[in-house]
Parts: sequence; C-alpha cells; structure tokens
Amino acid sequence: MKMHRPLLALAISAGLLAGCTKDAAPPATAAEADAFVARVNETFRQTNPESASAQWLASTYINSDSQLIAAKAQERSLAQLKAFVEEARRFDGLELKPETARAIQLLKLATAMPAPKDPAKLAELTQIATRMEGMYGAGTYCSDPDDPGTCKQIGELSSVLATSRDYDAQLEAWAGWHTISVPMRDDYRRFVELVNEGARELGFADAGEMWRAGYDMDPADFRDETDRLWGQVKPLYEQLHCYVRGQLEEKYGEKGSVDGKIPAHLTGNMWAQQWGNLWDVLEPYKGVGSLDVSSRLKAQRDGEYNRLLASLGRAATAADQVELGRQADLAIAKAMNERAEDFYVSLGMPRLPESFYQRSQFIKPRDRDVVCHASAWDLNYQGDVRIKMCIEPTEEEFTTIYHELGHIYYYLAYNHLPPIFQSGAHDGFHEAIGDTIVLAMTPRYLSSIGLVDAPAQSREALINAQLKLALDKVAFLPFGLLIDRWRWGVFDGSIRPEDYNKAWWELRARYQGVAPAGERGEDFFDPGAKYHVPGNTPYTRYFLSHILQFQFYRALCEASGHTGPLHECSYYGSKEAGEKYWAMMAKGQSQPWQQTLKELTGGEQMDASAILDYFAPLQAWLEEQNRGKTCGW
Ligand code: X8Z
Ligand code: ZN
Repeated sequence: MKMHRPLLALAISAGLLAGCTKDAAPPATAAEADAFVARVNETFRQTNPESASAQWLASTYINSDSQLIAAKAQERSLAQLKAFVEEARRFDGLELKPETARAIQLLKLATAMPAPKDPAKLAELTQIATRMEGMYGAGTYCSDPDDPGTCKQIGELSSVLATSRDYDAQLEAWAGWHTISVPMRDDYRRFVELVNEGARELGFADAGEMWRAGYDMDPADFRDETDRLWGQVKPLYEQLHCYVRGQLEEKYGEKGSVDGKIPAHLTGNMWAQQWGNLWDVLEPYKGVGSLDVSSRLKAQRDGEYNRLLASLGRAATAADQVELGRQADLAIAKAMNERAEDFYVSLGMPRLPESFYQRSQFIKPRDRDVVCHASAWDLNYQGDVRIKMCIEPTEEEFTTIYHELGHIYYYLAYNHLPPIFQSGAHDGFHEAIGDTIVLAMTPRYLSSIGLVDAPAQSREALINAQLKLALDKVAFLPFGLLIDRWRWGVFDGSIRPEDYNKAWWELRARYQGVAPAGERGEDFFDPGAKYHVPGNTPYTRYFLSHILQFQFYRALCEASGHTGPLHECSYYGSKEAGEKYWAMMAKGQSQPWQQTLKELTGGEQMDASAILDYFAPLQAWLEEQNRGKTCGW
C-alpha cells in the first residue's frame, strides 16, 4: 500500500446500546474479538496487494482504463473496511487484550478517505478521488495553446521557478501551473460532502475531526498541540521571513514584496513551501564553503552522457542523443538512489531488494502521463517496495530520495507486524524518518561523497550552512500547518465552497506572510494546485515531522556518541544510531506514539526545543541582520 495509508489513534468508540437490541445475538467474547482481528489482518494481506497494484498503475500510467480499475479496487477495499468496522461494534464495551483493543480502534481510522455506506455514493467518491489525482498528474500548461512545443508540466514549471530570476518568467510559470486546478473545484466540493458523510457514519463530527483523531489523544487537544508547537517556532520563522523579504526587495525593488508579504512566485518553489532554491540570491557569505550540490549532480549526469556518446563509436544522430540522454538520466537517478541506500546500509540496515531497482519509477516516462509527485510504496507487505519519482539531478531531488527511502525502510522494519500495525507511530513519524537522515548530510558528509568541496570551518561557513538548511526546514513550518487549517475548515463547514480561494489566501497571509502578485478570486481553485489536496493526503504530518526530525536527530547523535555542537553531527556509519532507529521503526503503530518517542528520545512530547537549539546560531545572526527593520506583515 501507499504510505499515506492509515494513521490511527485512541479514539472514541461508537459504543451504543450494546445488549438492547430485540433479537439479541449471543454476547460476543474476547476470544472472538481476537479471532476477528486475526481475520482482518489475514484479509488485508490477501486483498491489499491487488488494490496497491491498481493504484500503482493509475499513478504511473494515467488513462481512463487504469483509473477505472483503480477506482473499482478502492471501492472494494473501502467497502470491506466499512464492513469490518461495523462488525467490530459487537465488541464494544468488552474487556479485550490491549493489542486487540488497539487493533480495533485503529481499524476505524485506517483510511483518510472515509466512504459513505451507500454503494452509489461510495462509487462516486472513488471515481472523484481517482479523477482528481489523475488531473493533477496530467496537469499541463501551454503558453500558446496552439503550439504543443510550449506545453510544460510540473517538473519544467518548477525548474523555471528554481532557476530563473526573471520576475515575469516566474510569474508565468506560477500562474500557468495554477490553471490546472480550476476544473477540480466542483469535484472537490462534492468530495468533501461524501467523505464527511462517511466520517459521520463512523461517529465523527466531520472528516477533519477524524483526521485529528489519529494521534493517540483527544482530537480537540490535538489542535491545541499544533498551536503550541507553532507558537514555539514562530519567532524564528518571523526572523527568517524578515531577512528573505528584505533580500527580495533588494533584488526586485517594489515588486519584491506585497504589503509586507513575500510574493508567492518569487521563492524558488511553486508553493513557497521551501525556499532553498533561492540560495543564489540569499547566500550571505559568497563562496564560503561551497554548498552547490545541484551543479555537481548535473555535471555527473553530463559526464555520463558524454561517456555514452563517446562509446557509441560513430557520430550520434538526433535520435541517438535523445536515447543516450535518457540513459544518462536514468543512470544518475539510480546512482543517486544507491548513494541514499548506502547511508541507510551504513547504519546497519539491509540492502534494498533487487526488485526495488527493477520496479521503481525513477524518471519521467516520455510517452504517457504519470503522477510525478514523489511517493514510496509497499505493494505486498513482503518486500515489493518501490518509489515513484521523476528524478532530476538536483539537490532538492537528491534529498527527496533520502526522504522516500525513509518511508521504504520504515516499511521494511515493520513488515513483521500484523498489517493493522504496519504504519507510522503516527504519520509525522513516517515523514520524519528520511528527513532525519538528511539532517546528518552535513557539509563534511557531502564532501566525503564528492558532492561539495572540503568544508570550511568558520563562523561564516556555519551561518551559510544554517541559513541554507533553514530555507527548507524553517520556511516550511507555517506551510506545513496551513494546508490542514484550510481543510479542517472546509470539512467542518466554516469555510464554504464559495470562499475556498479567499480562505486559502487568508491562511497563506496569516501563517506564511505570503501573497499572490495579483487577484486570486473564486474563479481559481489554488489549493488544488498542491498535490496533497487532490491526492487527499493529510498534511499536518509534515509540520509534525519538521519538529520531530530534530528530536530524532538529537537522539541519534547522542546514540552515536557525538560530542560538540549539534549541527556538526553526522551519524553516517554509526551502528549504534542505526540499531536504535531500527528498533523504533520496528514498533510501527503497535503502541501509542508517545511510548515509541520515549524509547527513542527519552521524552513523550513533541517539542520544538531541538530545532530551536539547532538553529540558535542562525537565529542570533538573523536578529542582528534585521535590527532596525520593521519585521512582520
Ligand atoms: O510530499 C512530500 C514527499 C512525499 S511524502 C515528497 N513532502 C511534502 C511536500 O512535498 O509537499 C515532503 C516535504 C513536504
Ligand atoms: Zn513522505
């Protein structure tokens, strides 16, 4: 199954009137509950691989047939899940083994897409979901609709933002991509009605409450918990925002900000969620410690291409050049994967199975539409793991591979558990595994694998390295929060369909201090231009992950025996760190996440002190830079 599968919690049992029905069935027993859970697990093992394969096809080969098959498969598995949840009501109020009780609780939360029981509505829901994801994957913008040569998809439009510093070129790429979601608006409105109906049938107020129930705590407390964490990191974000806005104003003059906010198309990223691509504009101490990984990767790819050309033994035709270009793209993509795998293996984790390299989608196919948004898959609970990406030789994609392999190794670590427990301790854990490894890709590590020069040791080098990382990790925090602030509001009705876009930009302004360059009225549906909205992947997980990964990092640094400043720690090669990490991952969601967190870090709370400690040098530097400026928006 895909990684964004279940996320579960101690929730709210439906607990209604057991024993008051007229034709009383014989009372259920705890032993029957155990047998029921065993049957559910066995059924998942038998049936989930088929729907995972159908989904894989629909994502890597978008057409009406693959969509039909994926929608049907999803229909069957959601209907089956619904039937199991209903059957489980027999056990309400019984004294059960803790493991059985947890499995039954988790069952209710085993999908982010609760379906209505009504078969017609269930079918409608899976068709809409499949269609929206397909629309996203096939999304294309043509600057001249009559000239296919001007058409671009997300990868090319993103690279305009990542590399062009031309204001208008960036605006066109941004606005162009945001046309692809306009036709999703009606589907999304209907989607919300249907999942809300499904969530209510399960006893939740709406689908948003159901999502918030997946954290081994009361859903109402979970909202407060995210507010608390945001409160901890907000001052750091505000300093970063202030500095970046100032630099953009220097570069673009008046157009560098919009009423104190950062223009949405000028951050180097389509969603203004990570700003690391702006490094060329923002690098404070030019050339101190070269951190330009992308150009090294690109050079390696071109080197491979030239090698292939030379070994051709004749003058290359245009067709040869295309073909060899593809071979070089694939070779570098695989080499980047092997590099990432090597880090995990250095920690004592297993090599990836051969099938991973045979069945993954590494580069964008030429002849069909696919969903390029990166994901990691476990197709059968027994080793058929894959990633699906459209890899380009850039630093961003390189770190995304490490991220995806985090999901893959989590799957492998908990594959021994019953399927119901095969998930992250909570979904933020799943997102944090690979990123924790990325944090250990220090300049020293990168230099050891030949991707940057020998690292410089100075205060300037430290600030450069910290700012570079903060542009991804700190800039991300409010974005990670606001997507579900929007969806929670949509699900609970406080954001109405006629205000979808208005509410979206209000949240973007409030949390991120980001604004569009022009009017974005209700003729647009800008949330739909972010994969996770049409893909229905909950997003708070990424916010939590950005807090947690620094906690994990600190714990693994300690396990590896690191002394000295935290940001210098890399546990590459540390079997001690690896063993501790693997033991944590092997627990899956078999116990409350608080317990799992405690086993790794010693504490039971998510807490921003690790990320704040990490960036303490940068925060002091930013405050100095911003002194005398009016920050905020
Ligand atoms: O979606 C992802 C991963 C797949 S789980 C590539 N991420 C979020 C995003 O791209 O929006 C990782 C960082 C945040
Ligand atoms: Zn992920």
